[in-house]
Amino acid sequence: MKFSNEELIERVSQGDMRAVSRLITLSENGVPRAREVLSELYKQSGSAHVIGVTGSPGAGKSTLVDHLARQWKARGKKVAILAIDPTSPFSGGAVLGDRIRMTKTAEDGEIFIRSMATRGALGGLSRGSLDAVHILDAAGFDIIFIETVGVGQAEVDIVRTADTCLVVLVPGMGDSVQAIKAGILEIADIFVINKADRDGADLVHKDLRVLLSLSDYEENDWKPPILKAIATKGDGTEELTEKMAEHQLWLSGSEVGKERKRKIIEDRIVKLTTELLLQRVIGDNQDKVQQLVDECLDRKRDPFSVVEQLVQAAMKF
Ligand SMILES: Nc1nc2c(ncn2[C@@H]2O[C@H](COP(=O)(O)OP(=O)(O)O)[C@@H](O)[C@H]2O)c(=O)[nH]1
Ligand SMILES: [Mg+2]
Repeated sequence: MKFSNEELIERVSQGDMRAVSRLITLSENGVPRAREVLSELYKQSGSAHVIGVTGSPGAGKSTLVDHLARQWKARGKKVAILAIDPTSPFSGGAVLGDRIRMTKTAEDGEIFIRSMATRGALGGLSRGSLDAVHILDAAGFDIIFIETVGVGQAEVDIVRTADTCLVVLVPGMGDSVQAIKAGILEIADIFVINKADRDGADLVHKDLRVLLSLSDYEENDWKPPILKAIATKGDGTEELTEKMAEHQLWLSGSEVGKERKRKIIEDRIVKLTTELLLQRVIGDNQDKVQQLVDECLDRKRDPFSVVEQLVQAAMKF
């Protein structure tokens, strides 16, 4: 079914799942009219609690999110899950696996689940997923989970746009060290040591405690708690949900929370600008760009003057 812009705006506002899904696809594909619709929907967004869940592949993120989503639903919240696959949405077992493991949640109805790729068009690395959050927020979802593998910058960027960030670690993978490497430590609001049924959970707990004790926390700062869980059994997930609610409450009453919201919007503006300019300057001019590359190769031109020329030509529009 084809939706006009007006229909999309109206139906998404009413929380119509098919319209939501359609609009996410349009924006993922970079269809220009999606931008107009998103622009209209913006004023309706801003009330969702966005929860980023990150950690190594196989850490148990999907299993965990499955439980957490149902708990929020039991609390009367409207819940959505975005599973961000670092590769293509068509390429792999990972997404299919997620779909299968998530069926329990999906069959519940009313929990929206969507797998997405991080790699978009030129400059649009994570824009699709940010748009999806924006759309779900405007559609009235109270809780939006973003599950992502904490490997590349794009994934870290996505989690950075969450209100609450859960970092999932597991025993026996040298994971605490990995976490620091990926710069994940600074963005964690809550640490989860999953697979606590395995040996070594206490060791990870201790390592983390030592690491966190090295940070300077002010009196009113949020100190990231460390929780243990066994996602397959749902153990520890109630406490986690409680902590997330606590963090949300803390954010809503703190300057840090306000500052974080500002930063998210600022980042969004910067990203959209980058994307728009790249598209105008490079994307729409591929033939010209290739010709200029050749001229640089022959040293008839240089990249500096080429950039000047391209930018000026694009600005004439
Ligand atoms: N032993 C054990 N296995 C778990 C636990 N949580 C998840 N798993 C298993 O770990 C595997 C990967 O889980 P998944 O949720 O797909 O991880 P993700 O890649 O981080 O999303 C699956 O086979 C799960 O059943 C746990 O707490 N204990
Ligand atoms: Mg997963």
